[in-house]
Amino acid sequence: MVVLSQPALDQFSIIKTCKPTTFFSGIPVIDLSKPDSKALLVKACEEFGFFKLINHGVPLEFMTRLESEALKFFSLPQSEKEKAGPPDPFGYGNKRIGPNGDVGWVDYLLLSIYPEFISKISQSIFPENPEIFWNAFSKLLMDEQSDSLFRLNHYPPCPDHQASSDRNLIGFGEHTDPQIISVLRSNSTSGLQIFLRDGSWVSVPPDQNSFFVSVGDSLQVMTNGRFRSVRHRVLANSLNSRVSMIYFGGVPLSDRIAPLPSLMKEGEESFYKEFTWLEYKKSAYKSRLADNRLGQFEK
Ligand code: GA4
Repeated sequence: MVVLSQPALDQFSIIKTCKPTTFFSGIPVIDLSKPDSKALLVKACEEFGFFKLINHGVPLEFMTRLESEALKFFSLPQSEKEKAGPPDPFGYGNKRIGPNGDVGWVDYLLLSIYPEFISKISQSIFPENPEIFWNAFSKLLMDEQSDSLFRLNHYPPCPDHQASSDRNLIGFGEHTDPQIISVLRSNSTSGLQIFLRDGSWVSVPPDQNSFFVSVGDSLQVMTNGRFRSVRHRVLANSLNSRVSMIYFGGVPLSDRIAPLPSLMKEGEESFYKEFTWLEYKKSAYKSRLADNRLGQFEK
């Protein structure tokens, strides 16, 4: 068995913030029950690359049940959780994020959403309620080949000596998501921040009843830069643990990622070189979390 030593505490990034958290009130809210939701959604993706989705039709009870199953897993002794690791490509991970030295104050599960994988993993990770996990995905529209994944993150409260009154520990460092879209649901603990076009970081008010949708790098390319992938990060909370669940929607590995012809104006040129999702993914896994991954694919 290979025993990996834990990252030293001084490897964790600390950032200065003003406490108590001041929440940003400008997050676009898309109400799926309203007729103007499509137009507002496009505007939100252009201006923020991020929005909050309400009236989405997924019952809160279902989300809280899934969350409590996840918490049961994250509350297990470390040695038990390690049995579901390493997250290579799927499984349990602790503090280390990706293969290139990034660390965060986070505990997580990276899961595939394919039927075979789900039934196997649900038996071992959620033995008392294996069906809950399957129910979460059975209704998603999926291409058999699409390279989508699901992530459960658990951010334990950060220790006092690490986070003082004006400093915060990074739970998950700043990055953009490589896929098309990411759909996140968290409990009511704050921590998520997004980077605005004016160069400021703002805190997203948590809302356990809603989903938060982010534009990923692939969608930025597919819209030839009209939608921008949103840089985001998570700060650890000094009092409460944060649990989030994220669905990352990706295309099949062999698919070409390029601006959609239907979105291009006459004579408009692509801002990006040609590449497949496999090529992009390979290069993403060679990068550090905070890197601008699209940079090398720009013309
Ligand atoms: C960010 C989005 C998803 O969480 C993820 C992450 C992945 C990982 O945690 O292993 C990556 C990160 C994410 C982007 C760059 C690479 C890959 C860590 C990392 C340094 C699962 C994904 O698809 O890309």
